[in-house]
Amino acid sequence: MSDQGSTATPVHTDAVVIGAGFGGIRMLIELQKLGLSAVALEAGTDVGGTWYWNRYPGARTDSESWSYCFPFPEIEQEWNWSERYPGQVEVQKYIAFVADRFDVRRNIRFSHRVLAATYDKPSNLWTITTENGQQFTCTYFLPALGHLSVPQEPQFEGINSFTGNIYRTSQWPKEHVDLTGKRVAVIGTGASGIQTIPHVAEAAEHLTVFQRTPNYVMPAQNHDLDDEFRQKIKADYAAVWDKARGHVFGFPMDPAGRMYDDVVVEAERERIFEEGWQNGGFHFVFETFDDLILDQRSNDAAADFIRKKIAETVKDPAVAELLTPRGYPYVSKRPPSGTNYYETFNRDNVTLVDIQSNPIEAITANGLRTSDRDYKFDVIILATGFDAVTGALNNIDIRGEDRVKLSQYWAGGPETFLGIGTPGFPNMLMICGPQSAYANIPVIIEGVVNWLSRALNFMKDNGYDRMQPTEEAAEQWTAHVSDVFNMTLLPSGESANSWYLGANTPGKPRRVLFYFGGAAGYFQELEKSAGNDFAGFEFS
Ligand code: N01
Repeated sequence: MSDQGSTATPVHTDAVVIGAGFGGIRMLIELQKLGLSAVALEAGTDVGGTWYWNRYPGARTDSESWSYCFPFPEIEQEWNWSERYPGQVEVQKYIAFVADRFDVRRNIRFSHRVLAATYDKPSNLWTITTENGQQFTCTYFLPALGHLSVPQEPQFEGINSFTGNIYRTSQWPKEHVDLTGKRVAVIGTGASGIQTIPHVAEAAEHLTVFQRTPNYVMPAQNHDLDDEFRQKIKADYAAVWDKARGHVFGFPMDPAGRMYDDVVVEAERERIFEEGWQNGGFHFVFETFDDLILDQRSNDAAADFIRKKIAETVKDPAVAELLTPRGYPYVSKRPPSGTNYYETFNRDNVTLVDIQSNPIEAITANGLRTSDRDYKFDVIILATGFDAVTGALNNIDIRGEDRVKLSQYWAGGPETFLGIGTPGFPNMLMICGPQSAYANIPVIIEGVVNWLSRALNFMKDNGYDRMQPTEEAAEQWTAHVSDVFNMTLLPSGESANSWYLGANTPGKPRRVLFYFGGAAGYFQELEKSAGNDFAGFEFS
């Protein structure tokens, strides 16, 4: 394979992967096993994807480290996670370790941002064009772009007039950002804002947090891991993955085994919630009551418990009230895990501003202006989220059969089968595209890559070189994804504005962007197709 391709001589491989995060690296390893030639095109200068870009202070996982990884037995035994929820540096190092261990780095072209991908029917080839003018051709076009890789650009008037520094959590500089002695604003209180706020508060002279919607924040209860614990996990890793594959969110947890109505004594319900709270993070969601996202009363009880915790933690009752989420069910927006989040609002150098009642009117040369006053800042941090799930795909000029443009085909929202393929885009096979399962992502990636591996073998064995889902299969899957979503409490209240629906991005069509039937349910759907000669796909 010629490495230094130019526009004159495209580099040809069997497959082109886009992205070198968890999904892209895992796919490259699989292609290597299958004996297919492949190249991965990555916009960054190193592997890591999300964990390359989101290097803001406080960035760490909120999946437990021992299940936020690849199920390769050799790696499981060699790698030692230092913490329950490892930080960004450690996760990126881990992904780099895996890439090097499987020797796939040589197939990655860094600083190659993909601008266009065009399918040519007569040759059955995709041509991929990058920002630096290079071209690549391939039979299999495999986007592994991540769900949250395109920062949402809030349209604040005057944003370019600010004379201080603006940082985005999702594109944090590689160089150390010194906030000492600075007046800092953080806009946004989603998972990114919630992780970074306590760290910024410690460094800055003064931090002002601009909150539009209060969140339900669970305590992460992060801690170091010791050898004894690591050995216990390593001794039976197969059991970790068995549990994770069978769990609704792809975590190695058992279900709570009880519904809200199974417990009638109020004190016992409190004890269960308290235990979940102490266990930390998603244990509060998945080990308290199994109907938390299905039954309003169960959800209300969990939400009330969190509200009570906020009131107990935050000393100023007016600030506590502002931080208290109301009007939308718990979990209907992705619930973040925090460390010292609510405690941070007890600090003398932290102010909370409610921009629901006093919206930001403009960014000014020296700070920002809300409807009731002006603020002066040296630094503004945007933690304002992502053009999620479809954003990265739609940003690329992807043309399928008859030059149909993907973003136009999806003008009303994405339509895929299993989140893997979309009709009219042959051999464009997405590693966790829109409408794939919403769950602990490495577990879902593993299921999808295994499915793709079987599909590529199926094509080889049957003399096919082209696959795409039927329109009927994609329509049915899209309807099913929506039906499953509507069976839960997710569509209620404020959550109608969540990124799950694309509703956080102005002008974006609202459509359910994930399959919410759980990891185990998704794997059953994958098997239903693969086990029946990849039903729902047509081959030629
Ligand atoms: O983004 P978000 P995020 N003016 O969209 C506010 C994953 N993640 O980057 O809620 C003012 O959740 C917006 O307000 P509102 C995780 O899946 C994981 O924090 O729309 N405010 C909200 O408060 C997560 O769900 C991890 O009213 C504006 C915030 O900005 C996903 O990424 C860590 C605004 C955006 O919150 C996204 O999280 C970090 C405007 N114009 C992220 N526009 C871990 O696993 C938006 N906001 C640890």
